Amino acid sequence: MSDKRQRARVQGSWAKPLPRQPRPTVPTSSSVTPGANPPSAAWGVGQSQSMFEYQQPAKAFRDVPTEKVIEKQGGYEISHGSSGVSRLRLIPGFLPPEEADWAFSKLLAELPWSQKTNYREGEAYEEPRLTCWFGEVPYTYAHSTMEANTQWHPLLVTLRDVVEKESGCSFNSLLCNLYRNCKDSIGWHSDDEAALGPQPTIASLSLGDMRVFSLRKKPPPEENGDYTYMEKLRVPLTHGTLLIMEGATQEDWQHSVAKEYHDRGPRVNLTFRTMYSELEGQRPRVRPPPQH
Ligand SMILES: O=C(O)CCC(=O)C(=O)O
Repeated sequence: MSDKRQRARVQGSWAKPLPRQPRPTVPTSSSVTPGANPPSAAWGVGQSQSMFEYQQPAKAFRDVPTEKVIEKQGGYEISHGSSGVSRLRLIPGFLPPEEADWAFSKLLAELPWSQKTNYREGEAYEEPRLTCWFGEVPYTYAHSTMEANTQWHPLLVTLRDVVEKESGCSFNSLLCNLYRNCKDSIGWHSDDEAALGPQPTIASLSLGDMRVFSLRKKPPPEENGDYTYMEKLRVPLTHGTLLIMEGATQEDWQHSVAKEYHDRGPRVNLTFRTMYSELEGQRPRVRPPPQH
């Protein structure tokens, strides 16, 4: 049907063609503003006209990446950048259930758990979890120090051996975290203290109730510290799971365990590390690598 006849049929009389409106231009990628929020609806009333007109959004839309879930056993290259490859190795059921049950109840009952006081902008706050530290050198983060402690619980020595065999690394230190319930958490951070050396391997063994371990990629300088558009990952850490973070993971990513809205039972997390004593001119205090 011709355009003229169609208008007649719809409107019952010959209607005038609508005045042509200038077409909104599609923004080019160079007009994308980093850190911009998606533009809201852009229809408004022009000042001198009584009709609605399309107003070009000032900022272009950017997709917020969907969070990916990593839950299957395997090795994952989570990013490649100028600092190198960031890698995760996930081994659910690394400890068989009965061994994991036994280790969990023993560590929960027998480790010297305490609540540490940290400092942010000069203000003291209690960490929302309990911790203890094993290693020949003290461990300082958030402006407070955990003293050196060479009294390794025998079970921790056994667990360290099996984790070393699996990872091919030698660890001389261990930070233990106890999340008592769903309200306990650890905020966004990287394990990138100078004493850990460049590109540290961190092996994390989880026992007890499942908690979600989240990772987010650090933003480039032009994002001004805004993580909105950065990649995000979720790794459910179940009873007996071993997670190994390697390569540039600490340099290029942050991780956290958030509080949860649903009830959670206690969870023990052991993060094996290698610390370099500043007093020894950055030489590692490590034992020989494990035999395979
Ligand atoms: O509990 C966890 O899985 C993470 C612990 C952690 O991020 C840390 O000790 O630095």
